Amino acid sequence: MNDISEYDDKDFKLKITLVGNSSVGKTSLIFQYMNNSFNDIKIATIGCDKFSTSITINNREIKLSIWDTAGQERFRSLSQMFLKNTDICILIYDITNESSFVDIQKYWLGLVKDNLSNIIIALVANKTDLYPEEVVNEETGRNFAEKEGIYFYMTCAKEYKTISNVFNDLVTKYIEKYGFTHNQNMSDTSILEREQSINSVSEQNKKIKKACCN
Ligand SMILES: Nc1nc2c(ncn2[C@@H]2O[C@H](COP(=O)(O)OP(=O)(O)OP(=O)(O)O)[C@@H](O)[C@H]2O)c(=O)[nH]1
Ligand SMILES: [Mg+2]
Repeated sequence: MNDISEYDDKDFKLKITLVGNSSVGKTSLIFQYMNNSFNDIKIATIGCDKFSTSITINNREIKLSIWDTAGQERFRSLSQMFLKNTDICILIYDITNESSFVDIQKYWLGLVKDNLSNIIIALVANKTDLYPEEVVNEETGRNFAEKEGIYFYMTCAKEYKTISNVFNDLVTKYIEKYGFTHNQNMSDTSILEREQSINSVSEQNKKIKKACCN
């Protein structure tokens, strides 16, 4: 791993994108991480929402840009665009909803692996508080993740510790693996492109929201 003294003092940013079927808990998970509380959100995400926070690893502040994508099928054609320049991708399913796990295998993981390289990928089994209604057991999820060479976590969006552990652990793993560099894009041009991609999504999002609200 790189020595801290080697780093310049430019901001180091990581883009974390959450994907998975509708209602698996992507927004709830991010809400818990950002606010340390659970909000029984009943509103499906439209397009994509972006949240910013920061985390300190090895005495260095890392800015996180967390992208909360919509899981509804009508937004699937946009997912590829939202994934662009992702450094850490979190694939989420709901342990009480089998199709949400089947779609990780059939759709989400392939979409991520086909479009991105040099990233950290994790599979998250959410809603562990609903254990009595579980239809996808821990072993099934864990075995699949192991077979695919991706990290595996069990979470409950009502419990901050389970959520913060995922973010802290994945950012740490990213730094351990790649240091404070973006493998794909460390040139100034690429940083500019990253910013432009964020802005264009915000614009796109406004348009989508407008279209949906009319
Ligand atoms: N019991 C329980 N409910 C949860 C948990 N996580 C999310 N939920 C509930 O599941 C429902 C869907 O959660 P969302 O966070 O909106 O799901 P989403 O993945 O963002 O859905 P889309 O925006 O449509 O893609 C909401 O009613 C949440 O309150 C959890 O860990 N346990
Ligand atoms: Mg959502």
